[in-house]
Amino acid sequence: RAPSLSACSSFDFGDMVWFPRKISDIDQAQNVLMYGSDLDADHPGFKDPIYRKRREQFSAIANNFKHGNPIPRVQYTPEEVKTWGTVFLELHRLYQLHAVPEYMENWPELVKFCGYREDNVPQLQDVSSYLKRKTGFQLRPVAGYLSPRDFLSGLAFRVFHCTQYIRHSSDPFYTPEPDCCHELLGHMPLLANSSFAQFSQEIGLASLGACDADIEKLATLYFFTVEFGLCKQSDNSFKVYGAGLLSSVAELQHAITAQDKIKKFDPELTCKEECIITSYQNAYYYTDSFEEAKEQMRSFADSIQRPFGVRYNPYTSSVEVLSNA
Ligand code: NLE
Ligand code: FE2
Repeated sequence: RAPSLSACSSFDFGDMVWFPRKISDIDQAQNVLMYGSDLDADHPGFKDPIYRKRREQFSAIANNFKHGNPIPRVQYTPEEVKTWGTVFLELHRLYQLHAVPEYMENWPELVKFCGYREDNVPQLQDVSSYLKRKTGFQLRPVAGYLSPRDFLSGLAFRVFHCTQYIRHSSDPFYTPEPDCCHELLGHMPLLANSSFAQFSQEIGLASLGACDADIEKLATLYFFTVEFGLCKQSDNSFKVYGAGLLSSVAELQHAITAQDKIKKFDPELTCKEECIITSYQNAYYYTDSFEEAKEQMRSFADSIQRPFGVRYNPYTSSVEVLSNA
């Protein structure tokens, strides 16, 4: 499927943009924007032919995947496991001080059921089975950055798109693109939290059939909360819940020491901030609580105008479209 386009003007029920109506339709919402099997020139793996060859194997898994398939298990090489171990150990030390309590809550189960260990890269299928039981989320392998519209639409069905390859060994503490360290260490612990799971699905449902400008705003808000958000604690210190920070030793250390860059989250203003993909953010946003981020995001999502409503039917994993006309 070609990427869907939708302008905010001339918006009526008749020219509604395509979006997945049932969970298996997500097979058709797979537009990978960059990297994918062809790496960008400034990527640390760009000049490494062995890394590039390896990435093709991961792209093939993602591109062949259909909803309902088990996610193929990957045998990570000793070099890949070493990179994982380096990231894992250093981050785990930082989490004790800097991760929000909601993040730490599920860590023991991830160790017990999913093999979270320094010497083992957890398998997506194991994490997917765990999450399914815990919050109803399931994982789907993806070859690289997915278009924001497709990524958000997956969330509507409690499907989280996950990369499976690992970052290049030359720079374990920062990578511009998502990789399995980012997904497994950054996102998974919070997707096991039921209220965070609910929050994620709500953003997804708000995005279905939204016009392009609204998708961009929702994606930016997603970016500055789920990827880079912080929470102010009762002692006035900041703790982190954003996955992009919780998976990068370098940017995590940068964010918690650059206090002047931490601003109060306000959807109307934050949705205009630039999302930086290849280096540290210019600004980070905090709320006083995790719940507050949800409330603000919810009311922003409610303000998005669509000529129809959507209702998720969990019995059939499908979306019902309710015409307002
Ligand atoms: N910069 C992050 C990291 O190094 O883990 C990945 C961000 C993906 C959005
Ligand atoms: Fe992410």
